[in-house]
Amino acid sequence: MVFMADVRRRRKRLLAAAAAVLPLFALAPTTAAHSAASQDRHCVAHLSQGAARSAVTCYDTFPKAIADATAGRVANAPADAAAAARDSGFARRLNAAADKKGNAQALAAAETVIGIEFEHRDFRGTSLAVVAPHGCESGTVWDFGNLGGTEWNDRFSSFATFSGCRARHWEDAGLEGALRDYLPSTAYIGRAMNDETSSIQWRR
Ligand SMILES: [Ca+2]
Repeated sequence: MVFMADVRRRRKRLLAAAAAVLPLFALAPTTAAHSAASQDRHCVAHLSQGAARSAVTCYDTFPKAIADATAGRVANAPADAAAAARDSGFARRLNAAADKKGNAQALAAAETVIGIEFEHRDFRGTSLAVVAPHGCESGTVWDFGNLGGTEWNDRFSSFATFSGCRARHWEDAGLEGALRDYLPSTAYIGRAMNDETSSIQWRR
């Protein structure tokens, strides 16, 4: 019996010590998680002519997504996607990367970021960079005709455009329903179309 009492006392002391220390340890990981990189993902969709859907690859940082989207030609995009979307220098680099065709890497390189869609207003949250075989300057019109059934449906709140493109957002798949007409980079798509987009078209 004496032995059991000793154990209980010792446990009490240990618990008291733990209670005194734990709050400090409990705070540290929580703070670290909040200050570390966000949970936002940055994804890339490669459109091909006439494709209604497209394979999407996702990364944990914006620079990794842009490196994929530009076949490595822009490997050091700003870490902050929101800052990048407002940065005319970044847009110039994306557009310049698109112009580098006809070199040894022509096949892999002949792709262009035409737009980046964002989950939240002001170019924040998870993003989807859309890549096409070339930009809109030549008059080509690109469609992402059906976001239905994907995680991207009814999700976007802002968007950036590149390579001479403007984007039109539709409420329904198949370029139908209510729409927000062709616009260049836009920090908020507006209440009527917020979290409603189910198909997108890019053109000059
Ligand atoms: Ca919709």
